Amino acid sequence: MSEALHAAFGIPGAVTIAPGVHGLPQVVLTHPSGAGAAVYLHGAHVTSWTNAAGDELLFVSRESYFAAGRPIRGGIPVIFPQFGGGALPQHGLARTAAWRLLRSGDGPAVTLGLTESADTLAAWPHPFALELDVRLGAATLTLTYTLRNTGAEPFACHAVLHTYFGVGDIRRAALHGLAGTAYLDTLHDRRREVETCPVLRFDQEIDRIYLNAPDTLQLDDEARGLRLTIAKHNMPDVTVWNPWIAKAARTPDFGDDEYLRMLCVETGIMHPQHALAPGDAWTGETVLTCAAAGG
Ligand code: TA6
Repeated sequence: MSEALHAAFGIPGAVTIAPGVHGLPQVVLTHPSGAGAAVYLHGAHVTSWTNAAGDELLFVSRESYFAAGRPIRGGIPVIFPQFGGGALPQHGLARTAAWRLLRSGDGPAVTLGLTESADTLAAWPHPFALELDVRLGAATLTLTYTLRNTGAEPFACHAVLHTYFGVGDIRRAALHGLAGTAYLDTLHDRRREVETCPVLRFDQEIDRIYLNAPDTLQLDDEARGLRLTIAKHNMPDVTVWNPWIAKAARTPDFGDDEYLRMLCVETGIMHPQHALAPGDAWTGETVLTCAAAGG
């Protein structure tokens, strides 16, 4: 499959389609600066983003599954139509579905698409069309997530980019920008609180859904001397998650020590759901930027 896809969508020096882990087809983006990214058709799952210096900026567990029907642990899971638990499988249907390659371009960039299937309709009775556009710059990764109601009935849904950032040491990471923002504390029955810390640091499990959060956040990876900026557009909410020791240990596709090297800072529509009338569309965008700390 990869060969045919490469023939149709490959761009020399910019876009390559090749077998990835367990032979799953992946799209590899290469920027003239030396920056890189990789996205699997499985779940339209971005699994790698490297800066020009070769630092891997995303986290993927060494225990991750790469298999049909199973979500990849790490990278940027695409969440739709359900965030978290509920009537559907945890985090919905999109992250375990086989997406299609729609377009590729200089930039480099690639667009993947997903529409309803007999399986999705059996679980969630609404036609839909998703697109994820992944665009790589010298110091940026831009994710544009579009959702359209292609059915004759209205529906309501969540839509989230569940980004796992890699950090050198979570105990030397700092997240700026959430002070004063209301959040739901998932660890305490989604009790509503307000963030009082100007800078979040991490020494225990955290799982918070920040509502209508500021559009720009900064994650300092002090251990590696890197500064990541997270800029979101039309994506109101942010979840911050680290499983810490106990939850990491009881998660089969998560190494016991891996909580030390990751932090989820997720962007999208998490609470409440977004209503879409027939024919309506929603587009949200998250731009990730990496600079040297103090740069
Ligand atoms: O990141 C928020 C969250 O909902 C956490 O509660 C945790 O469950 C995490 O997602 C991972 O979920 P997953 O289904 O991928 O194990």
